[in-house]
Amino acid sequence: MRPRRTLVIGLAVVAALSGGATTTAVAGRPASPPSQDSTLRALADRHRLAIGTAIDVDALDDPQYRQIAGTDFSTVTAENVMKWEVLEPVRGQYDWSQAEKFMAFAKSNDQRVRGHVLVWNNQLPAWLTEGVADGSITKTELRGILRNHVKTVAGHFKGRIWQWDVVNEAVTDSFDATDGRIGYKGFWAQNLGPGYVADAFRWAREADPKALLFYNDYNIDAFGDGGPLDKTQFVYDMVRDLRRKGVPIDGVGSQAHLSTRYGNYSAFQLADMHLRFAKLGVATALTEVDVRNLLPETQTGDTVNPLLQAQAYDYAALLQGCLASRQCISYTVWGFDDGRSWTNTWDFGSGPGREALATIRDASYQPKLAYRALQAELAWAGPPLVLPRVTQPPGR
Ligand code: 9MR
Repeated sequence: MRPRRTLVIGLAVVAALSGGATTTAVAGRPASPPSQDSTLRALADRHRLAIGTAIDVDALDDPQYRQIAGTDFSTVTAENVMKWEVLEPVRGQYDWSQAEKFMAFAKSNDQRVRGHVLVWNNQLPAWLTEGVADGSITKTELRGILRNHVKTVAGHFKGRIWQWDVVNEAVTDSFDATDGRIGYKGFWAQNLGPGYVADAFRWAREADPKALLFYNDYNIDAFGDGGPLDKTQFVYDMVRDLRRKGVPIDGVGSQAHLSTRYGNYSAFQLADMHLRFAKLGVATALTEVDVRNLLPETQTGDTVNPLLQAQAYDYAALLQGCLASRQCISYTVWGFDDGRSWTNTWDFGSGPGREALATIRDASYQPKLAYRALQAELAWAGPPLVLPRVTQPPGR
């Protein structure tokens, strides 16, 4: 009897310290027994973990897509419609229509929004890249254009964004690093130098003081050897230096685009990443999770099952790593159905669509093994080792 009682008291203390439950359940004690019918959202609420998906705005016209997107997730990210080429296709003329359609959907489902993305090297409008290339936009003018963009976009959505991806994918990978070390890459670093990163965070904070400001990147799932080709270490050092200088950065987003071809991370390695960033005083989030499978020429019964299992393991290990840190506040998948994933058309080196089937539901929206693995992990993780997420105020 005794140990049991201690456990019950312990759970009550945990619930009290974390401010009580906001939704249907207390930490460690679901309101009703979890089952295969439980939504990811309900299961994740227990941990105060936001569970999310990227939204393809055009797909919202499909009732089944809309229904799943609205009920299974508590946070959403616009897959494309908050990118610069969509928001300002013509210089000085902003078009908010697609982004507002997305925002209205989130609002109607009481979902928090990850804003994606203020500064990135891709999906820039032609007037901008061509203007810089032909010299009609000078470098000095370019900095003003970037400032104006960050302030206009963050200002437009002020008060409506939970987390902003302020700067996305600013650094090289180990495979394209020059001089044997990771460094800054792409349009913005080439034209403005790496100082644009700190500038962007400052401008974003001025425009929307309540949003959590994130640096977001891929291939930072786990630390490597800590040497000059360790991308996670580079990002860690960058964030530490920004914080020391008082630059307003609140979080690091690990995209987690995995493939069963590579990696084989253990949940311990993945947890270590979250825990180390938390010690810098920043939140973490998994922002674009998907796990590709290399498609054999002909999928047979013999190959499909191991592929599904390998994928489910990666999805679950990523979630375990996140749950291990109370500062890991959201887990977002980059689309939830195999019919629509960006991986269907992308060439990962072996031809477009050869690495695909990366999401948690098949093309008919049926849950895959990866979906069941996420449900189970959320259902049966809990105190004393997995505690509710800590609320992250901006500017901590
Ligand atoms: O999923 C997005 C796809 O529809 C776009 O064609 C592509 C263009 O670069 O961007 C995809 O989303 C990317 C995200 O914005 C940033 N991280 C990598 C994602 C996958 O490429």
